[in-house]
Amino acid sequence: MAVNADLTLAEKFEMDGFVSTGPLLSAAEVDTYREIYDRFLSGEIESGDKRSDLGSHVPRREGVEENITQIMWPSALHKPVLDMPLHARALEIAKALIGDDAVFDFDMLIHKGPHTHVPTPWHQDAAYWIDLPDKRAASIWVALDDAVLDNGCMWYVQGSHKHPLRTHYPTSDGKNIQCDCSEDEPGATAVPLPAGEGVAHSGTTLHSSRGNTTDSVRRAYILNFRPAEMLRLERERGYDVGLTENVRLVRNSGANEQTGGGQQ
Ligand SMILES: O=C(O)CCC(=O)C(=O)O
Repeated sequence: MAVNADLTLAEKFEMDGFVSTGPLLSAAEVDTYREIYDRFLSGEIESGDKRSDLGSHVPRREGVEENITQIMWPSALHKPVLDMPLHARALEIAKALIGDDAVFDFDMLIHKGPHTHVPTPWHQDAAYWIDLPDKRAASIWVALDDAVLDNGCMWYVQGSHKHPLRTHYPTSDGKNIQCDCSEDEPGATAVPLPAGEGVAHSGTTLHSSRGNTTDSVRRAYILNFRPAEMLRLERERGYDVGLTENVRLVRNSGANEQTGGGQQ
């Protein structure tokens, strides 16, 4: 039997539900992305309703705008990023992981400011999406700062993508969603990354990150890919992952055992 080191990225992704991609950006490219990122954070590039707080269920310290800043669709808000290297490189990885029919679905920025201390609620991305027949998805999380345990590197539950979706429910303020899980879950694995490197996870892999307890920022750029036909089907049904209306609900009936039908 092959040892892990001999497996391809795609085999590791299939086996574990996540895989480190290695370097995606040079140091100079990271700097360019950071400049644009900071223009989003300062409001110089306007985000409108695409900006929200993924940690809004926790009271914010004075002076803190968001516990966890989430900006959906940076590429729609600032189109030049589409022609920068990351989208093309991430697409190549996504094709290698889920197949040649992978296309760009959406992107987002998730930022944890210094000493904001709020963990990302455990969830599976597919719980946010309407149920589609083909579940393939690759989300590529790219560190723009060194991501370590204490500033909120990603955590995944190895093998969780092979089980049915967990029941998800709204966070206490109703603005985001979560499921029951913790770092004590068998298979829970932290993935520290140097700036410029990425980690890919599937739509059904349980994930979270700790709060940022350090003096520095933790900026991540996340790009999502799904099969072209599934995107067509989803858009035809009127869903576009927050592009027209940025409201986060449990939409996948498989993640909503109480109603069996998802909330609209
Ligand atoms: O950056 C984080 O803390 C969470 C990222 C996440 O939930 C995602 O990439 O789907």
